[in-house]
Amino acid sequence: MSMTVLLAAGDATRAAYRPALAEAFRTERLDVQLVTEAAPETVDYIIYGPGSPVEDFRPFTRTRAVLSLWAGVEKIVTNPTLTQPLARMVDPALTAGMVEYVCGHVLRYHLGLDRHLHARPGDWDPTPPPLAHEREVTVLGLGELGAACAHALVALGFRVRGWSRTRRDLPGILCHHGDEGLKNVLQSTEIIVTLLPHTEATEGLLDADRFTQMPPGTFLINPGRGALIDDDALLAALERGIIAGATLDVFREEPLPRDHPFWAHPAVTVTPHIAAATRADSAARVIARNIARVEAGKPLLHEVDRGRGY
Ligand code: NDP
Ligand code: OXD
Repeated sequence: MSMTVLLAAGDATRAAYRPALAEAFRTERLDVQLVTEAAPETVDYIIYGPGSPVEDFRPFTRTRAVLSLWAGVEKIVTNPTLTQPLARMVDPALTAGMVEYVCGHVLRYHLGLDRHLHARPGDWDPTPPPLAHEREVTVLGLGELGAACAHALVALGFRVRGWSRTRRDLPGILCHHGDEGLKNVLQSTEIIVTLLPHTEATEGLLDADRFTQMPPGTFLINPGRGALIDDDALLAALERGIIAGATLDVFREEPLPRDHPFWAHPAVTVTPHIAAATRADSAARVIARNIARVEAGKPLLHEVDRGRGY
């Protein structure tokens, strides 16, 4: 039987996803009317993306699930009108992109590449960088993305610690959790990667107090969410040399305002939320497979827990 799937997203996302979704539904042998507008009571599934015109989910009385095109769901999970099950994006291409971004920036700081990029005639200090097995890297967040990055860093030879909300046991990674665990990982790190979701509990997690717990000269890479960091506290930590360099992909306000001090800071690299873009082809396959599961009576994959906010 035919079902109606509403692609609720802004123009650019709709243009990119329409053909990819049509193909993915065909592959899954799903008979779908893919629409960008519909009477709410006729909609079976909603695909929710950036710029969605849908804000009130109450009239969508027969909608069986809302599927987010983003991995981070902080913009929708707190919507009180959303009572339908919500799935977030977990996609091998997204994970691959994040692993490449994180390993690239960790290696940049580990190898001290900036020193050579900005070398001047006569700058000839032949001291080699340490080897990866002499370097402590911490990954905050050991979910789909954090765990994949931590494993890739272990494969490169780094000593990797991880931190999560609940206890995790990942091969080759020294896993910590809870408040005491956070203190431990911050105290002994050289490079920190933040791959946590933005929730009430993680808002401003890296604040003045937490920066003081880090050793001087720590490098920070944040592809998680801007709100994990107190911007003023980070700027102060940079001034004090606690943070030697920061690569930031996500910000409290995006695009990052032109007059934000991060742009001009010599030790800050700003990347425009590109750490791991959701690619239409692979994301469409993930969505189609998830809908096919529900239609076959199986549980929705990657369902968000509203209570914990991710
Ligand atoms: P997951 O939900 O799979 O993992 C989240 C991890 O964070 C889990 O290990 C979880 O702990 C941990 N966590 C959550 N809350 C807390 C807390 N209060 N204290 C300690 N640990 C906590 O998410 P993903 O790995 O898929 O994605 C992580 C984030 O990456 C997304 O939410 C999004 O913000 C960001 N992102 C950024 C992109 C970019 O391009 N910049 C692209 C995609 C995602 P536990 O294991 O115990 O549940
Ligand atoms: C996401 C992101 O959450 O791109 O998917 O940040």
